[in-house]
Amino acid sequence: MPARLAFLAALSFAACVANAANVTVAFADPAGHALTDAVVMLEPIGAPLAVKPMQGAQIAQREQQFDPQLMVVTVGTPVSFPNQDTVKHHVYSYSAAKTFQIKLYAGVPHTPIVFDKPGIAVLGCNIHDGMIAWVVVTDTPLWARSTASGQARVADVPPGSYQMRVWHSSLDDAAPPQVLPLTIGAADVERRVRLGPGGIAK
Ligand SMILES: [Cu+2]
Repeated sequence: MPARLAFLAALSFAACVANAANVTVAFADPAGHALTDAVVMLEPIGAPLAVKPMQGAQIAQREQQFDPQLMVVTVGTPVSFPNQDTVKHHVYSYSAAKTFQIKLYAGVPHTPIVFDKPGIAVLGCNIHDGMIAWVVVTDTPLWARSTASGQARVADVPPGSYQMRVWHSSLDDAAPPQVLPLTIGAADVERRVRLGPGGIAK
């Protein structure tokens, strides 16, 4: 490519990135309290973005709990389930996003579980009823998870029309992410979303 064209291409790429907006979602429960560990996923309508599987994802079992209890992974990510307790666990999910079980085991199971469909997998243990974890499987790289302040921020979102999917574990069991429309222009965007057992609160 001639130098001048290369310069123009670089310039238009820079302009493109500069036009991208930051999207901040302030999550709250129906009473208005900040909601930690809510997840927002932005899917461009009609123009799916490629995602890469993540490496090294694992959910341990420690002191008869899953650790972490919430994990967000991209589609195709293998997750291993090392048991760090001295008791055996029997990890399972009956969710449509991923149905599997790792029968009664100690130590590290040989084969990780590949989360190959978008959606929410609710995990339990056949032996210990109190154990619960959630795997959110996203098919877009544009996602974020809310911090203790309730805020989740997705940086550098290109302009366009999106479906904004929002989810929190306080939604009814096995509820899919709730969907809201979102249009991105050049300016940063802020949204407030109240989530509870019944879905999105008005
Ligand atoms: Cu268990």
